[in-house]
Amino acid sequence: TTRLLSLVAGVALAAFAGSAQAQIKERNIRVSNGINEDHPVGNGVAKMKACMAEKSGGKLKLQAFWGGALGGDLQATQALRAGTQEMVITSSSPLVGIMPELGVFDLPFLFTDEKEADAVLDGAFGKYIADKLPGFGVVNLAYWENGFRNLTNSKRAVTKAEEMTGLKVRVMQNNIFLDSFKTMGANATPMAFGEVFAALETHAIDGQENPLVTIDTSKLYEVQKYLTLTRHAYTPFLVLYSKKLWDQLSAEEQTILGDCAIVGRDEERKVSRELNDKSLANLKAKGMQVSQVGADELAKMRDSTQAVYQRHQATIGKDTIERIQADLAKLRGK
Ligand code: KDG
Repeated sequence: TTRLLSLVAGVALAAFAGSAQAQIKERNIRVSNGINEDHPVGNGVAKMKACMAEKSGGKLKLQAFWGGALGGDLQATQALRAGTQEMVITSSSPLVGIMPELGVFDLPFLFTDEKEADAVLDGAFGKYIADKLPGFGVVNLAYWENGFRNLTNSKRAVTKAEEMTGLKVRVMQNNIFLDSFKTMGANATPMAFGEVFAALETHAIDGQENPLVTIDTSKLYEVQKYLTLTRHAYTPFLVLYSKKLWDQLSAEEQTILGDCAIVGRDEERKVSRELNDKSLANLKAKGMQVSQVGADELAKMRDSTQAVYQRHQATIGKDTIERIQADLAKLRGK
């Protein structure tokens, strides 16, 4: 009887495994991003792609499009909502017109370091935000790292806010970034990332702000002379899936995508943090003049931009801001 039982168990297991595989169809999933493949997002996508292939027996394929080939962040996200594209890895910032609460991640000087950002994004607050997204036609599979943002420009070394006065600085299409940079004295203008290099090259704008790995892998050092290490905001990437298309997936396929987005996240964050220092060294080697902002000056920038929190509280949501600030206070042991 034991032999018979183990035979039956074996057959049942094989049948179950077979049926799970049967729940996985051949799919070519298209994902787009606004930066180049040599950005850490490329490492994350490669890891996610291998994970999906391994868990689906090669049936779930991930096809990546770089450099905004399928449109900028906002445009690609609209394609997801329409069900004409499966995935996008996008900044949250250009999406505030779709879901205003996302603006919470654009508040100046909100996060102090990556550890805090990970704890908030991968914890209850990140889930609180992610749970709202399906209502806007997208599903967030994970938070990847865009990173701490720094100012570059072609005009002059900037070591304090006053020196931003008159600088035409591109920011993402987002009123909070516009407000923050206007508050610090810059002449801020919104623009999709794909237009930034050309606008800098023609001096239509003087500067922009992005994490070091983006400034490096997008070769902005070719059109920017001055770098100021402000770390004025930490922006995440959202790994979004079209809800329309997500709902057509089986539970097994959804589980594979969700699990592999986390595998990709850990790789992308690891590479982003490893590359950060190398990118700074490379930017110096490429001739950028790097300015630190003194602690007292940074405190002044923080203080002056605190008013931004109040001005955008109604749009982002008082509850949302208070929730993230409570989580941060807890993390800081206050
Ligand atoms: O797709 C992601 C890019 O658009 C990313 O660079 C967003 O940080 C960003 C920016 O400045 O637009």
